[in-house]
Amino acid sequence: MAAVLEEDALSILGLERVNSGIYDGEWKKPAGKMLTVYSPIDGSEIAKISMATREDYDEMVKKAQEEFKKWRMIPAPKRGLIIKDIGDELRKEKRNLGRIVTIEAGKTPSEGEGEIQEMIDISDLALGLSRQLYGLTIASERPYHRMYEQWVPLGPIAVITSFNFPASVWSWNSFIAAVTGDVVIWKPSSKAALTAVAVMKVIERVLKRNNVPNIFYLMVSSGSEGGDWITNDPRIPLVSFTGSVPVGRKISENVAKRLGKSILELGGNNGAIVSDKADIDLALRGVVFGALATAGQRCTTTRRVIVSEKIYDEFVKKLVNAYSKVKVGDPREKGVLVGPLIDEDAVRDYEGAISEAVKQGGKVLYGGKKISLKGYEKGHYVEPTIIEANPNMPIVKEETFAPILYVMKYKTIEEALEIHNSVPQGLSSSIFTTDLREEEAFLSPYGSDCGLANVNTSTAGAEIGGAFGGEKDTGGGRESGSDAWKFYMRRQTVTKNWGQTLPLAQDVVFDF
Ligand code: UN1
Repeated sequence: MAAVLEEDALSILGLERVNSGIYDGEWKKPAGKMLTVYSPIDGSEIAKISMATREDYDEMVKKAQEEFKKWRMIPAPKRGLIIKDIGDELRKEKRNLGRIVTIEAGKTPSEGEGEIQEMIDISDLALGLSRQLYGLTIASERPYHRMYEQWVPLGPIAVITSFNFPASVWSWNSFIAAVTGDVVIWKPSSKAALTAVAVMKVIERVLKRNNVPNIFYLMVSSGSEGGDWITNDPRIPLVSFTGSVPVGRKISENVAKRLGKSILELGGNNGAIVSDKADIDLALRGVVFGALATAGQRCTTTRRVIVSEKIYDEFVKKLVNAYSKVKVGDPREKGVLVGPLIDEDAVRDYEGAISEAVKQGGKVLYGGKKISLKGYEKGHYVEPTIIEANPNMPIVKEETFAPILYVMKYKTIEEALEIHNSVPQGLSSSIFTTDLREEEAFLSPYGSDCGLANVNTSTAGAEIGGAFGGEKDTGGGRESGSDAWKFYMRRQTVTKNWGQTLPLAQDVVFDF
């Protein structure tokens, strides 16, 4: 039996070797095509999951529409309590679910459990929010009139997630959407569908014991097929998508064609500026975590570090030294910080980007090769890599989902900001400095053009309380905290006349 299956997390969560990947209030018996789930840790097969057919999908949408009618009439604070109960159940299962994330996505246990913690955090936020879905009151220009806006549930919405945060990104969207009164169809990445099944098993317990309408639906499907059903379906008023820029573009085009709404959280090409006035050791920790957490497979991963020429040599030397101490391997082993990439395609992309960078004039300062680990020959391990680069090299403008960090020099803070903003993506950014003027320049209108701007902390590792998302090719969507909840509702401007005449706006006269 494969090494990864020695862990019993699967059976604890009610998972089997062959699982249904379709949940619409009940688990549908595996019938159609099967998806095989492999662990990136050693390439072994973990489980099989059944995939949805078009009929399964249509039936699911019909059920979701019916359940939505009931769910939307339950007061929001009561909906919040159901999400809180889900959060409590996740607290109990944090360790087991974290282990599934580790086995399926290759994250370290701390990062795997961190993901479940992120779900718990968002359930807390959703509970509070459920009493705060505020609308504005507006002064009317007409006598005996009252105007206000209210927020109304949208319908069955869809959330399409990627492999790198197979649990938490879904909850950012779905827990918020659920308290706003929507029901949610989840299409997980086929590279991380087992985590989705495990999460849904835990959630099912809560929905059943509370005897509430079925708010959450799961549809595992292959490749782009399920995505196409959803994005072209006018019954789904909102599609939230996390993934690559090319797929996001296609999704947004499909949804726009039918005038639906989409929330897009696409690629990042996140830069960290390290000033000569930085606390160097803090900057080093921030950059190394940002570049290497989740093996460089976060949307928020630090991919470019833009260093003041005054400290360039010293900082790069420290960076290389830090990389040489980072342990790569089976993420369950003590001391390992970098696990495997998700699959062999990711390894090929890593190798392709490095050879492209070298062709374009880059110099590999550390790493650069695939690793074959004894006993893990079928795992997908690579060396964390540092490449000295010119900011204008085309490869530097691309997001490669792997631990490749491009280092480059700047002379003035203005130049640093120009380099920083010279990529198509705009998700996360950092500056490391103790200088107030530099910090404010970074946060000024000519500063970072990203959705997330960090001072003296990493591009990666955002908290759930803020709105998460980015600009330019990142897609412009916002998820999770702040007022991101408004995307999941429709805004309605209400005007009430409580007088006995009909005064018209703009003083229009219409006597008859
Ligand atoms: C993602 O990579 O899609 O900020 C999400 C972070 C995590 C979420 C990343 N909290 O790195």
